[in-house]
Amino acid sequence: MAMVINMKDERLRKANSYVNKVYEEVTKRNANEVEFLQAVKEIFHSLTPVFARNPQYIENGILERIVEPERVISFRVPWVDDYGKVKVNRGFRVQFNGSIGPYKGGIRFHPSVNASIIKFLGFEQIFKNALTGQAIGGGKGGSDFDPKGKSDAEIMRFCQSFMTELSKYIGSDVDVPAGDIGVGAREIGYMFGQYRRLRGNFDSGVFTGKGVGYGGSLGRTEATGYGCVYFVNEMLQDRGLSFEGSTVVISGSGNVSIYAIEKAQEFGAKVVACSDSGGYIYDEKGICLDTLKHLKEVERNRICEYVKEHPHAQYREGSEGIWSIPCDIALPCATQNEIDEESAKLLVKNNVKAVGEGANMPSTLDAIDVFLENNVLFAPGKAANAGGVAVSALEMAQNSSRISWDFEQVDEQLKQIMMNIYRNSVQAAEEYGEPGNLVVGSNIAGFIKVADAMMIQGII
Ligand code: NDP
Ligand code: 2IT
Repeated sequence: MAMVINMKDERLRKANSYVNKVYEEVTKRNANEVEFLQAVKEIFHSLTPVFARNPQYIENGILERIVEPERVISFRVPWVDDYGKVKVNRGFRVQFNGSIGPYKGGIRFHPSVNASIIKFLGFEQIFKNALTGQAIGGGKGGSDFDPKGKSDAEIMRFCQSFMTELSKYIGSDVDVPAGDIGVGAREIGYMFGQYRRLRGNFDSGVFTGKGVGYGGSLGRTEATGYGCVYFVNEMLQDRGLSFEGSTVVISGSGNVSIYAIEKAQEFGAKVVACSDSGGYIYDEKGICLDTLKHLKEVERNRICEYVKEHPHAQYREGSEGIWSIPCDIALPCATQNEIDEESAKLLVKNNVKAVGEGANMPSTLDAIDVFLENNVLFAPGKAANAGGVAVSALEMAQNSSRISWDFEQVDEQLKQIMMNIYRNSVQAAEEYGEPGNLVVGSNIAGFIKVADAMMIQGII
């Protein structure tokens, strides 16, 4: 018996030193890529027991290979503004891991975009996409272009220039982009149009999130927000809790946020707050979704305008203040690192029961520790927000078969997928000795699928 325990200890020690050694190399090689290193650290932390049980992954150099993107493309995006002035932005596409399917992941337009942010998003996407159970690899792209305040014509010219370069690297079996922050139906339309024009064919599966009139899937617009609520609902039900009658705070007021609010309200929750980068709204009667949709989807206006129609509501400047509002459930759906340790402590102090990440990496590593230490139910982004990319893969399936499914068919599959991700993550956490820890569970479940495919395909 003592022998067995010693062997197990020895394997754990070796696994631990392997993970530490590779992490050290990654930090040296990518010293200034703060967000990328944060995402790597979170995943690496979870994987020691996997390497202890599967030493063949160590021999195969899986970790060294998986942290190095298969390809990083960086390019110039020149365009001309409405005043005739020449502007230059930087474009990116990182094709991180294609071992289980074509690279798949969104495009983000935001002034903060740089190589580190695209790499963190691409790295997360590998495991998220594997968790969906569909055949999609991990990729991500974007630009430091700021869509705020730009005219429609400027947006179009920028998208066309961006796609003129990106078109060389994508294809329905190669790499399939979609939307993310700052990229919605309008931008996807312009990019798809330019791709079609350059190629001279209608390759509908080259982009997802398309309008339903030209190859898009019903339910893709709603998928990330709905999926996040479905996932959190599973997690709550396991503990005898539910959305019904609960008070919910949802940050952001973009695509993910709006449809998370819609589904949470449908499940009987009162959503009392949402935000944009300028500040947040507190509406004790519950956010009026019609007003919010009109403001954000039609007028493309700021959230502060909400109080004009609902004078009883309050607008407060500074988006991070939203976490000071007492709630049962918090769904961060805006951006990375929007919940720091201090905000996490505030949520815990106010008795939050569950946190579900609609955004990518919205909680810092310290914030996650605060949630886990205080037994807050915690749904990590790569599991909870996988509904968007999952329905993107359903869009690809419809494009390949030239058949469109109705909304209910897509929504039903989305529910199933989110339930499977939840069950698989719970099971992996249990199997590897961290019951209830969905961070560990989802990292391990996603990782094993990709690692096994990498093993079989040889050292590439
Ligand atoms: P949108 O552009 O539609 O909305 C983003 C929202 O977040 C806006 O309200 C925006 O406010 C706010 N926001 C953006 N950056 C910041 C910032 N630095 N500080 C404070 N607020 C900010 O994007 P999505 O809703 O599509 O994406 C939201 C999150 O969800 C992102 O993390 C994205 O990666 C993730 N995600 C998206 C998926 C999708 O299908 N779209 C799928 C899975 C994850 P403002 O308008 O003022 O900038
Ligand atoms: O972060 C994400 O998963 C997305 N932005 C959606 C990606 C996709 O390909 O639908």
